[in-house]
Amino acid sequence: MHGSTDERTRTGMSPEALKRAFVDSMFFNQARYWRVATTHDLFMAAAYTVRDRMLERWIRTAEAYRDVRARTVCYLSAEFLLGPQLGNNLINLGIVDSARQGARDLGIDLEAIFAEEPEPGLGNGGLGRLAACYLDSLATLSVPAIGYGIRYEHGIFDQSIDDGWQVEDCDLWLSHGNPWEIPRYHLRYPVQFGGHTEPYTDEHGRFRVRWVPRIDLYGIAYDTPILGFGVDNTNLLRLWHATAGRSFDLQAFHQGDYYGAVHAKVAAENITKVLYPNDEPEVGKELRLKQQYFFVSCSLQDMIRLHLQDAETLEDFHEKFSAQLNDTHPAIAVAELMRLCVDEHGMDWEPAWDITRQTFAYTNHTLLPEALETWPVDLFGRLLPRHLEIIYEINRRFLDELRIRFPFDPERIERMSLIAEGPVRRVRMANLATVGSFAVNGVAAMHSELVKSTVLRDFHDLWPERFHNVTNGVTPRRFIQLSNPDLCGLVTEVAGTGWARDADNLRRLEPHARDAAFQERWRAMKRAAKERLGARIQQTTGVLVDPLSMFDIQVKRFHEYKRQHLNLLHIVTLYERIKQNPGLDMTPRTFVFGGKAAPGYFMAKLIIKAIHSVAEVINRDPQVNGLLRVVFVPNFNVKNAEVIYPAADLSEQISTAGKEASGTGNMKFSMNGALTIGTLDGANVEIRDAVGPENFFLFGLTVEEVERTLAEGYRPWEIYREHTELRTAIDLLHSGLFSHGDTDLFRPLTDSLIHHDPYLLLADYQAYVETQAQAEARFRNPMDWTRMSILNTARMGHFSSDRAIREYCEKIWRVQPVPVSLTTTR
Ligand code: F58
Repeated sequence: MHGSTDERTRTGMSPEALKRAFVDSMFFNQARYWRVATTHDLFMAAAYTVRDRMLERWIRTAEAYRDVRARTVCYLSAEFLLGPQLGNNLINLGIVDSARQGARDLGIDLEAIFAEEPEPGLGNGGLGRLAACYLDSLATLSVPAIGYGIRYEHGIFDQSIDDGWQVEDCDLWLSHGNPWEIPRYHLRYPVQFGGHTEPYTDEHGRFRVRWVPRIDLYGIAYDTPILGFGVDNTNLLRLWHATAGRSFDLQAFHQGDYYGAVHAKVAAENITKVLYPNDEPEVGKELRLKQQYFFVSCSLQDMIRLHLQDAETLEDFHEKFSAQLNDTHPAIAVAELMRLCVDEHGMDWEPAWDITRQTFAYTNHTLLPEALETWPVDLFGRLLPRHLEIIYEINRRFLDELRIRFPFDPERIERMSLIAEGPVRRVRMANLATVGSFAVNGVAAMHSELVKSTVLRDFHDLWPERFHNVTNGVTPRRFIQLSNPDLCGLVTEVAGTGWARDADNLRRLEPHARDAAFQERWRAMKRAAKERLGARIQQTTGVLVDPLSMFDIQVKRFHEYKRQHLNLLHIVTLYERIKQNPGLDMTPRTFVFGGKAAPGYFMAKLIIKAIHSVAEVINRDPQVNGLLRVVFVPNFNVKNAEVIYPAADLSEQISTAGKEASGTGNMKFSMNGALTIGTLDGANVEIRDAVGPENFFLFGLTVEEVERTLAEGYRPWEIYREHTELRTAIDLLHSGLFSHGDTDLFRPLTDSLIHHDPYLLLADYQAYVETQAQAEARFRNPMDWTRMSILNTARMGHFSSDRAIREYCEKIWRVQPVPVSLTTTR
């Protein structure tokens, strides 16, 4: 039927059908006529036009999975950082050209429509974006999967900059409606909090426990279809929205306490009100534990409902589902599944524990001790008294086993306990996740080794066979095809179209790496991307940048371990060199920063301020004469990222070795032909192996050297004293030069570096500056640089999230693809 005259308006893919559907949608969905339609109306009409084309695939997929009783992956994650959907959905439906043609015919600017889509920022950074890449790959690989998470009304805050300081503005992504989601008001599960538990004897004379909660509310499902690329499979992302429960409906009205009841309703709805930015202090975290339990409980109840559609009992629940815990945020699932099996479905403890242990697998994303989640036992018991009891029981049985295994090792047993003793007793969520899972994995080879030798060492001693590595990956659809159409065109020309589903095909670029004509086109592609970013920079910051300069970019969350301030010290050093030697022969560079700092993280916010302050002075110093430009792109998010990654010549991946679990920005840059300057940390190690050490600028201490340096008593002030250029750079920062004479402003930063420097910037400074000089020298030779750039893209196929998902399917989930085809299932 495709393209024929009787093609259906609601689902046809030709430009004609798309146009008809779009015009229809403007009328029937937006209730607008052309002359008054806003850009937002155009976006909504386009989104509904596209959604209609997704629904048939989605419904057929659900049907096909159900027919074969498909084993299903449930990806439990508190964050899904999807980014805008329209462009991605056009790509995955394979109708970009039709849409462009249709838009042209109607005189509509498709780019303006894309720009209109709000960012669904339901995540903080890497962890949330990884979950989104994995959904894309699961659907693309035809793997039956459901993403379960939280429908935050306000996602990650919008960042603006005032006088160089980060200002947080409330994100309002839902304010004009969300065309991609479908509320399922009938899919509503009760979720309870507080109260107490009481023992009782059931009708079979068995000991049981009943939870008598104090608060109850409901979770309502909001569903978003997730298209696969090049297949008809369309998976489900199910996000939960909290609403008031029965106590609002009945109790308060009977007692005449109307306002009290309304308060309860507001309190219930607060649970899904806002995403927590990371690194928030302890206070106010109660709501976060509520969020975690809320979405986990809804998800497990939903999974049980789905399972019981085809089964009598929960006995083989783990055969139906494999549930991945995306970090410890959903780890309470271990206790909740036990509660549902034992308390609600009347199972005995042992079979329930077998099922639980065979259902969950846990991914660790961090080694930073301060980021490992623990909850005070008091708080836990107040909100979830039954779950605390269950955790105590799991722990009792577990510690008994350990005592038999390690009879003379009480310290080991204390370290492995699910409860940390101390003035405030705490539940250790990583231990709970590990004990309750059949598999545990880190997110890069080095990280997985460190998980085994540090945070989960004792568990690895006990169960070595449960530990795995799955190195992260990113989707080439969004991060090449959507964000870099010129690169996409070049690659397709020499490697065919297959690379988008099989990224190893990118390797076919290799033979062209030295081809002068091809190189010329590669440079033109890069140049155009730099011009686009330049235009965006000028528009948002007013700063003019030179697309011929080297674009040296660091975009990621702000954290001291990521060392944006090391980058800044290098910039100040270059500035000082120019000041000392105005005729200096130097490659012009544009330093681009972007990223958000947690609202409560003072030092990270001070680093943002310092970047702005340095930028202000350098950018207006006539002596610099265009050799240096420093810009900060505000509000780094998925949408902005798409303009940034393609424009990079040099990608900054400079975390202290051992601190970055994997990194995924490093992959997005390299895929887009940037060279990396980086440490041996996270996935950098594997990226360097893949692209070849000769095409990667390595510097800095190794993990072992970092450990040794700290163990031997690190004295940063000695390095400061002895290293003239470094000392000058630090001194300039607090001299007032960059702060209108204020010598106090950056003291917390410079004092911390000189006296503590927990992330070893001073130890790595010299190597970093020297390696930067090498990068600069290489950049001066365009043939040489372009060859390395092409080789980076060519050799990055391994870092496709398709490869990562294949590994999860084989090593962990034991799940098979279920291909869906519209033509065969209809
Ligand atoms: C990140 N973690 C890691 N956490 O830092 C990064 O190395 C890795 O590539 C990525 O996960 C994916 O594996 C991360 O993004 C968070 O954002 C947490 C969100 C919840 C609060 C605590 C931080």
